[in-house]
Formats: sequence, structure tokens, C-alpha cells
Amino acid sequence: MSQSRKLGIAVAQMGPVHLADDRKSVVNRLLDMLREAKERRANLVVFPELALTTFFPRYWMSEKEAAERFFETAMPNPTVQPLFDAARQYEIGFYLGYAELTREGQRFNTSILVDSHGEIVRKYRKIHLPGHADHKPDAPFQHLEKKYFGVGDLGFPVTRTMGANIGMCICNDRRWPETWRAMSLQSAEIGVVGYNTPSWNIHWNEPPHLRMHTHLVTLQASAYQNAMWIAAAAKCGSEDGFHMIGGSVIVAPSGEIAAQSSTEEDEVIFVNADLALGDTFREHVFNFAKHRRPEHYRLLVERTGAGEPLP
Ligand code: CDT
Repeated sequence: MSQSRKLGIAVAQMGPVHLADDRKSVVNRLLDMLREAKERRANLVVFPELALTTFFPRYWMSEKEAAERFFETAMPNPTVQPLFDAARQYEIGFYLGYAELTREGQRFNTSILVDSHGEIVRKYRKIHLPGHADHKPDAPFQHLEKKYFGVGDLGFPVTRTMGANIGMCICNDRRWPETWRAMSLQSAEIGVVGYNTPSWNIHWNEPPHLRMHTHLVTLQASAYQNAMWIAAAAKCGSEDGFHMIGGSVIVAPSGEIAAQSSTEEDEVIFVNADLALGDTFREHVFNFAKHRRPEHYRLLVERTGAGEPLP
């Protein structure tokens, strides 16, 4: 067993953000949790996807209206600056999801990694965008990520910062094995992810009782198969009557859940994680250099949809 390498990981789950809640009150909630994470000796705190607003892709509106109401044109900006100041003051890094409007007018579902000096060290733009772009007037709510966001153009980044190799993804990305393998091939020791997962899946037949199951089974298998810690932060509970699952977790490289939220409110969970726990798996069962056979994986990049069996 290698020498232990500790990183204090906190996940700051958020309860609902309603349409009427302003960004300032949301940032105050994030600040409270950042301080609590620091008190619990965290080096890094993970906030959810689209943390500054309600999960607005459930509502039909024009792209222009969405951009004006829900997107950030700069990061940091005066409203979120206190988070960056607190990161520097308390020497704690954070992951934060938000809707990004670029100077060129592109819209992305984005997350940033901020280090313990309060500096943005990496940006990620969500690649696997679920849902639809058309209006579904008969559905109880929409899932319009394909309307409001472009597909991310920054790959799955892994950054060496705060003593760890940290990979980023967002929500639906966590259900795809390619996401985590792209990180582990860059020697990620921890992957961080924020999510908003509606409890009712209106677009295919996954009943509410499976929503938590598929969320957890995905994260646990991905942590194990890629020998990495995974820290996942929900925004959850009932936003203006639309319920989303909680289940924020910190998963060890063994696939075991090391911490899990127990509410659907703002809640901090914490693990003093030993990054060296992944070494055993990386050196043996998942020693990639020794055991992977990429010459037999060509279909993974040649095909998008499933096709005929190979002859
Ligand atoms: N935000 C997000 O990506 N949510 C999806 C729900 C998709 S249901 C159309 C998720 O995978 O949790």
C-alpha cells in the first residue's frame, strides 16, 4: 500500500432554488456551506450543476429570454465574487456549475474549478446534453438542454491542482462510461460532478424508484472501474413543485459509498479522502498500461449508435 495522500473533500448539496430566488441569496447559501466545509477541514467543496438558478431547462421560453434571465456573461462577476474571496480567505477550492453565455453569443452548461487561491484553474462545458429541443406541450415539464446549450467543446479536462489530479463533468455525463475513462486515462484521482436529476423521467420509461438506483450504481461502478474517488453534488427537492432526487455522495475507488446526504436540503457531507486508495486498483486489476487492449476497442470511437454485429 502506498503512502497516504489526503484530500479533504466536501460536497455541498443544495435544496431547491425557486424561480423567485435571486442570485445573491443563492450565493449566500453557497457561502454558508463553503464555511462549513472549511470548518470540517475540506480542501475542496463541490457545488451542483447550474447552482446559481432554478433548473430552468424545465421551462419553455426563447433562447434570448433564457440568456437574459439565467446565464452568466462573466465569471467571476460581482454577484459571485464573494465565493472567490472566501476561497482565497479560507484556502479552499471549489467546483461550481452555471449557465455560460460567451462574448460570441454561445451558450453552454458549464462548470469551473477554482483553486485555494480563488483562481479559476479549469473550465468544463457539458458534453452529454439530455432531453430535447422541441416544445412538448403535453408533458408536465420540459427538459430543454438541447435547446438552450451547445455541446461542450473542451473535452473531459483533468487538472493537477491542490495536490490532486481532478477531473470534471456535469450531470448526465456521469451515466456514460466514456466520461470517466477519459478522465482515468489522464490519471484522474478524483472526479467531480454536479447534477439536477428530475424524479420523474418524462421522456423514457424509468420510474421514480429507479432514479436513485441508476444514479448510485453508475457512480459506484465508475469509481471502481476507474480507480478514482467521485464526489457528486445534487440540487434537489421540489423547485416550484418540480421534484429532483438528492443522494449526493462521495464514492471511494473501491466503489463503496464513503458519505451520502440524508436530506433534500442544503447539506454538507465530508470525507478526508486518501487518494492512495486508488493506487492499489491502478497497479493491479486496472493497470491500464498492462491490461488494456485498445486494438479491440475501435468500435468505441468509430460508431456513435449501435449497428450490426461485426462479421
Ligand atoms: N441535468 C441532467 O443532465 N439531468 C439528467 C436527466 C435527464 S432526464 C431527460 C440526468 O441524467 O440526471
